[in-house]
Amino acid sequence: MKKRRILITSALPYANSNQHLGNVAGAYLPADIYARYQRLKGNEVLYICGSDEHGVPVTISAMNEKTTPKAIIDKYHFENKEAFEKLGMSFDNYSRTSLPIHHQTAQEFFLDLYNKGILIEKKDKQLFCVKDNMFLPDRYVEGTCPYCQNPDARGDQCEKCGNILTPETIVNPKCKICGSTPEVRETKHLFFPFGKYQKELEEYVFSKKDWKENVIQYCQGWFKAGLEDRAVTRDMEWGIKVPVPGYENKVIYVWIEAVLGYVSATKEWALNNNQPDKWKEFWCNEETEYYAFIGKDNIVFHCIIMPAMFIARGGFILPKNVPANEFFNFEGKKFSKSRNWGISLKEFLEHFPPDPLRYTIAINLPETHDTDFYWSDFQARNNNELADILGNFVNRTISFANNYFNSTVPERKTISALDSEIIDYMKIAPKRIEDLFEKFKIRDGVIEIMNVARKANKYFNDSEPWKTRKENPDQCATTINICLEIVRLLSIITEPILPFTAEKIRKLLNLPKTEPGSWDTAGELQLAYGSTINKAEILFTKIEDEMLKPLILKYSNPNSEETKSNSKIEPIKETITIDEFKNVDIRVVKVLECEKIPKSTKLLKLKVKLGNEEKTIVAGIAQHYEPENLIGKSIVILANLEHAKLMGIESQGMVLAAKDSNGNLSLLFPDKEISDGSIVG
Ligand code: B3M
Ligand code: ZN
Repeated sequence: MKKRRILITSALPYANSNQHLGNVAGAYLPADIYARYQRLKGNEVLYICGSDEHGVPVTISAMNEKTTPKAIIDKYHFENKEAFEKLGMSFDNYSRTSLPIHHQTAQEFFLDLYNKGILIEKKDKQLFCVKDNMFLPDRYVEGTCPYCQNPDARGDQCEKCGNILTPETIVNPKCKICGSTPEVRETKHLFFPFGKYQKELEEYVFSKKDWKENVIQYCQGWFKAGLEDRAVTRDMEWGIKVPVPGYENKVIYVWIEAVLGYVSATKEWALNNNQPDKWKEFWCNEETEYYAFIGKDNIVFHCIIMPAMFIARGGFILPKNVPANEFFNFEGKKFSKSRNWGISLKEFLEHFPPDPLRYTIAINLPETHDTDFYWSDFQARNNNELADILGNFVNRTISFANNYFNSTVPERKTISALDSEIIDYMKIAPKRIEDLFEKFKIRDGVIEIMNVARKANKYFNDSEPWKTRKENPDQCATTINICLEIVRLLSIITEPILPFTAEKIRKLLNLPKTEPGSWDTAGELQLAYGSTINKAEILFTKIEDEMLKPLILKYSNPNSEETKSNSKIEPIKETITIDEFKNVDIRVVKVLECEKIPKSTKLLKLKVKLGNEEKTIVAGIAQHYEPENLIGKSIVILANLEHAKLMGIESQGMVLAAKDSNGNLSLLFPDKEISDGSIVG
């Protein structure tokens, strides 16, 4: 198959603060998983990111920290870069927009638009601080909100009522720097006529049938309102000078130049690789697939502003997809530095290794709705999944081979039905994950990866090598051979999520680092008989409550009143009578059969026994339970629910389960043996 050329970008973080876990979940980790996966597929991948170092966010931080913008960007650029490296982010280049190459790229692009007559000059009125001798950007103006009378509203938005403001509408405006009252002065700016490109932009966005619904809808909102001219210059010192006579004291609006940061970072990468023109292969070749990973607050800039600029300029490709994520919050609330809520990536990695964090974020990615980081979830994912499922399987397999096969790969001699079943499963496992990753369903792909380890443990248990070792040594050799092959499979498919662990697993097997292009053959049986392996080693250390307590105290401020009134618990519904409840027929049933429903990632089909009766039930629990683990179990169902068709199957009841606000799901199991058909009430 032909190699695809894939360009991946993650939003350039402002170099004015440390990135927190919410940022990581939005635009960085999913892109890294995708980039790593595409490299394993053997495709040509370029993954670009860097610091956004201009704009008001930087100058405001400088003011708050009583230092210069330059000092701010240097501090945070290097801190974020280092934290990303520690997390295993596989950027091909992590650049910065303060570099000369970016200034040149942005000015050249801007000038081209200007020379083509695309940019229009317009006069504008703006607040000017006489004392500081400068025009005040929106965020430098503070005053009273005209809507809710909040006395601390910002020039661009009131944080209390959420209304969007302009400095002119603010009541009693004050300069944020010196507190004096600014005056209105006339200024001029260059505007980009976005309206002119609306038709082309609509055609572009609406032609993307595989884009996320939220992204399309968001764009549609903008289109409906009608795109307008927007100023692309600002009266500021800090930034990229506007390369047009008469505009010497102005800079290019940060968003206009920041998106070009992707291009200049690619140019820098090409120069560093002594192929100065190679950046064009990525940005100017229609065959390149460009994917822009962002958080939902950046949709307009990547789906409308940047494409409009590229269309106006000509010769640049547009994103093939913009898989924007929703927000990833912290323990039920938005990350907030000022309210001491949340933890930065840098701080987190001072306490824990990167892979458990990558896994926890990956399996909770806010792909379809906002999700949260919870300390308890992090602990459970590490202890119950990484350590007890993945780590345990690798460890028991390697230990068994260490102890009973002299640390070598035994031969497959006899192949039982159980063996061939798992061999078949291994072959299709990478393909199943691949289908999800290709659709940017990273979260579901991660769940599938852990399911391989689940399945592997089950195979180990069912094969009982500790018994066959004495009773049927050939079968035992086959079992351990296959388990080692699954360890090898895991060393490849876990690499996108757990790159550090994957490398450790390779070392256990005495294999070199995974080569690009290994994905498609990951499920084949490849280990040479008799090759040696290394001594087992614990892959994941359990996280004890004691380790978390000080962190919860420090970063989740548990004594605040807000935290105590836990807003994540749903309010209790209206009171009902006992008679009303008696109409609800809840029963214990025994699961006879259970299987995945093809084409559905969420649904399982269960056949359950209720006394003499059998019922088919479709339940949305596939992401939480492996079908084979439910067979033979007693569970609780709602037995008299109206039948409904799901995926063409008639569901004759509903499986009862508890679900918390984090999306964790637990079925209800009777706590002692009780016969099926028993009434719950
Ligand atoms: N720096 C906004 C942000 O950090 C902005 C992204 C630029 S992407 C070109 O959310
Ligand atoms: Zn002032």
